Amino acid sequence: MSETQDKSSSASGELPVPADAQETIVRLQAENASLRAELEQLRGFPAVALEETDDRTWESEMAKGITYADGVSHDSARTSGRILKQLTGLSGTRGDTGQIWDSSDFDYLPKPSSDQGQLEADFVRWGYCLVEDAMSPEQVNAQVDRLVEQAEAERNLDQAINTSANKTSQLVNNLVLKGQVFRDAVEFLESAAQKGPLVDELLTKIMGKGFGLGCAHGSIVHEGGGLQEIHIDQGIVPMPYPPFPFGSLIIWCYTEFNLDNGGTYIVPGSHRSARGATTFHAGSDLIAMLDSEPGLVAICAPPGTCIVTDTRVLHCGGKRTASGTRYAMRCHYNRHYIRALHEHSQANLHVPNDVYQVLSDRLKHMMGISMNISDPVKEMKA
Ligand SMILES: O=C(O)CCC(=O)C(=O)O
Ligand SMILES: [Fe+2]
Repeated sequence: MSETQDKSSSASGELPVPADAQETIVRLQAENASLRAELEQLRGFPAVALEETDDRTWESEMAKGITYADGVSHDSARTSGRILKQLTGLSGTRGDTGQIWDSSDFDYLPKPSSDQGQLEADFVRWGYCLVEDAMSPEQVNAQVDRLVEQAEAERNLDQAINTSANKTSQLVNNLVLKGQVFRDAVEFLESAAQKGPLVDELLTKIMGKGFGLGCAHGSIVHEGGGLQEIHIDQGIVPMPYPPFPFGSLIIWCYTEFNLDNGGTYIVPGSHRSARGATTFHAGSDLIAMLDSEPGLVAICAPPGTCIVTDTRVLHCGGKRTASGTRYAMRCHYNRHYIRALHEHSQANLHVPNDVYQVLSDRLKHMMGISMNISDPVKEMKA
């Protein structure tokens, strides 16, 4: 059948041809199967979707008592650790066997973009998006210069934090205390990051207004370094997860990211289903996610890109096999009611007075230190 395209229609490509009965049956069967699969997945989340088919009653629930723990012991929260165990070692072995690809090998995966609609669509579908030219080359240089200087000073003081064997990577913690260029980027000022306001806008949509800072650190990865275990960044949060992320890790790429250069490994789309359910729960087959297309890929992005991630997506630091060094700043932000702490960060434990004085109100709020009362309060006055 030949049809001419209606030029006034918003549809692109061929006009749809009405389906015959057989095609409709096949399509409905497929839809039925996918709904069944999704229902299966949601069984871990009865409160979310399965109220009617759930046979629990107040009596059965009260008799069970408090069962939010993982069943291994009464005081172990149901967090991600036991589920992630199935992936132990795989970031390394999959790299050794050539089973990690460049994200640019897949047309449909996120590419650097400045279009907010595209960035949001990528974030929803794949669990990450790439903000193009988020820093200009001059802005990147200013960050790298300060990072290299600080890293060297920490090595000279024997205070360097090495995160891979043989000193092939160095972490520079607590960047908000270590330079105005970092503070300005952390609060998205255009003077430090030309597309900072766009990143801020995306993060506000992800976490709501008033989100806080978990940590901001410099990541320096030399040849042979950088590899981490595959993880999610909200692993500390007890499950089941609600249909939204608790935070967002963003990575300011100061140098080129790709497979050889130690670009972040990620399992695109591993964070949620189309209907919004988390894919991460007790029965999840995470290996199957690695085995299905696109599987485990290394994010490809030029210097100046800002990678924005959903804290539910499977990912990890990638191993750099090329010579030279990967420089980046990683900042983890959280919803405002989550305490502004991170396992790596001690930034809030002691803020030197000279730094406290130059912190903006927003940074203090982000760090959870908007109050600094030097006089004793209430009964402490006695
Ligand atoms: O540095 C990277 O590429 C990723 C790091 C990461 O996943 C993390 O620090 O949580
Ligand atoms: Fe991470």
